[in-house]
Amino acid sequence: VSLENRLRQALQEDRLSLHFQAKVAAGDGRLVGAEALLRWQDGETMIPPDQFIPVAEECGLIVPIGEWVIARAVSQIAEWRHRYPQVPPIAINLSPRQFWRPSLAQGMLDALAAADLPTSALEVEITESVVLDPEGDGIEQLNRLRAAGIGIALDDFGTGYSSLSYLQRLPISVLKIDRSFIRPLAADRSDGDSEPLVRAIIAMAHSLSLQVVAEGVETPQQLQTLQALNCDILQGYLLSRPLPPGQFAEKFLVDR
Ligand code: G
Ligand code: G
Ligand code: MN
Ligand code: NA
Repeated sequence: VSLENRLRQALQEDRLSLHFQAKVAAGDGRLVGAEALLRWQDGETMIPPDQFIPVAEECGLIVPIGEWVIARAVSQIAEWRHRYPQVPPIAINLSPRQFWRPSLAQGMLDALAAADLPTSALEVEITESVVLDPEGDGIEQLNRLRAAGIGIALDDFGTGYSSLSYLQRLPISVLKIDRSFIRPLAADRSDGDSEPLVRAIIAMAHSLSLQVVAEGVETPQQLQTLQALNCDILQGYLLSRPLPPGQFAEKFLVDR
């Protein structure tokens, strides 16, 4: 059976789940957000998203899967907000192909309204490939979301085809520095120190009034360097791995 068919079946049988990875303030370590990340439990094995997301994007299954992610995230946020006094914005990842559906943005706003949630409860993470996709009206729909109050983060910044012009063309509020720039930070590495680049990216983002998230923070040395460079928000295994909802709440959310 192909991966595609197994994935279709997993979606039908509700075997996908969301894990949540904390984003913390670089200054004082408080929780300022979380990223929802898809997980597929296939019997005994957990199939990682970098194996099935590309397949789902290729065959179009990412559209119903993306709808499921939106619904699951919204109901999880509603449940948490009912129980905990302070729940930060929760981010979901959106693939370019999801923007082929002109109702993506309105569907998200409707889902939030139906759950009685403010738009500030949700964020989205996109890559610059949304701009490059000729099939979708990505920028228009992102403008809609942004105007409605949904935060938009540009993911994996510095890799792929990301160009500085997208920082102006996309209605983003947050820039996430790709972890390939964080890994060489504060380490003796033959492939060179990325500190000058990270410093410049942070300064540029701040001059555009964007918040900066460092992805893939794994060591205390990286954390210290990022603090010294005025990075706003940290995400990575040093702070927390992505966790199932129950564990995330236990670790990061405080009961009423
Ligand atoms: O969670 P990490 O576990 O391995 O995720 C790998 C990749 O899969 C990342 O690039 C991430 O953006 C992507 N990804 C994870 N969850 C989702 C999702 O719900 N939707 C989309 N479109 N991509 C996701
Ligand atoms: O492309 P995106 O940024 O959405 O991908 C997030 C991916 O990064 C997920 O697969 C998540 O599991 C992974 N990730 C999160 N923190 C770390 C980290 O500290 N180190 C590494 N290597 N991967 C991480
Ligand atoms: Mn992401
Ligand atoms: Na990323």
